[in-house]
Amino acid sequence: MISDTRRANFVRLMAPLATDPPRVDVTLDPSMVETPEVAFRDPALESVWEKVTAGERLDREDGLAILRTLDLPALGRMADLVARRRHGDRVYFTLNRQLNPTNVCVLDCAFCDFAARPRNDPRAYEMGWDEILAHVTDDITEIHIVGGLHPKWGYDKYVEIVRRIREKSPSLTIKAWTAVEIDFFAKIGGKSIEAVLEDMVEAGLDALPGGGAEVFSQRVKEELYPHKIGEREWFAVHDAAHRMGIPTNCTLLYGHIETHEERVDHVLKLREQQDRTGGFQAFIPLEYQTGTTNLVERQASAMEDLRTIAMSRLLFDNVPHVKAYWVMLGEQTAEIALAFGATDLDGTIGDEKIAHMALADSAAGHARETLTRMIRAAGKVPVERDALYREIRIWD
Ligand code: V47
Repeated sequence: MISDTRRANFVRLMAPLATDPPRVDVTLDPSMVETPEVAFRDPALESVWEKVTAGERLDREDGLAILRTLDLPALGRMADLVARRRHGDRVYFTLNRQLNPTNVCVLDCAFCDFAARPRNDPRAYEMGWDEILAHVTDDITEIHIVGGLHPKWGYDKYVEIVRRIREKSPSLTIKAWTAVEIDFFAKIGGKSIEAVLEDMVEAGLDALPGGGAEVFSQRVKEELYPHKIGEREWFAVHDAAHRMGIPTNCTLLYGHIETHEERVDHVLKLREQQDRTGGFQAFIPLEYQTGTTNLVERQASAMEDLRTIAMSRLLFDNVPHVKAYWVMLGEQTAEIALAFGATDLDGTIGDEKIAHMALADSAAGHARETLTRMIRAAGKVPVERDALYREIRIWD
């Protein structure tokens, strides 16, 4: 039974504010979406628009034109049309919690403030079972697990984390371990990628997150993460997962030393993989948080974030969702990104560590009401989902 105080709180939180936008013309039906008139200030976008309206695939030059444009109003209309053709005005979010069971990591990636070196690093932590399992509560539908490559934990411990979480909650959707971790488990367990994935699925895993892709560029890899797996191994894990029916996400780490060309090429490589196996659910452009690693003087501007989100939506035409990851973009840019092609806000998150150890200034977690308000403020309809994008509830 829901108490009167809780009910009163709920009514208060869901009541419209004076600052909420008027709800006009929202549609849940993509077939009802009309092509808008777009006035262009940047002639380079006109040929892109012709392709978009004709349903033609964009190419590398189109991607670069998008990343160079100052015509944000026109770009927003274009990317929003593509998003609405797929999802109407639905924008997805989940009630989730991140679990980062350890930050001890054998790697030394130059952009990462989260990882602690295995020996004598005062920032190192390892969660015990009680702390890990305390992340599993009734109020979430997704748990997102990612951590460091711990030299001493051993293969079985990583499988056991998934198994114990599944035992505690049979209904939670478990999105766990990046391709970098799966590749590491294969090495320490002396197993093939497929065998690791089989063990994880048997323990309870539902989907893989998209981290660890960084930028598919040998130049950037050599400079920033020479000891981490590269493009070939990252794709091998996702290819195997898709062929086994495990959905995955994919990411791009941008706003550091990569070029626009490298950003576009990264998206095109993911698009080719999606043509082959079709298992990516969402693409998440991750805005580099300068933290203490300071690879560049300042973070990407909001304009650069919005161009990158729109480029992703327009170029990556076969991925269902582009996610505006509010933790790294900040709440305000994430909200505006919903008018630039993003159709997912990730989730409530709980106690996130990767971005916050890199000094992200977004909140550490959000209530459902904050996310639904952000989505409504963008004139969209909040849809609660699980890690497999099954719709739980439309918050209309
Ligand atoms: O793999 C590390 C990145 C990733 C920094 O799949 C950094 O739904 C920015 O992949 N600034 C982990 N990024 C997070 C991730 C993710 C997040 C949300 C949703 C999903 C999903 C995946 O974070 C790492 C790395 O690429 N990262 N350090 C930094 N300073």
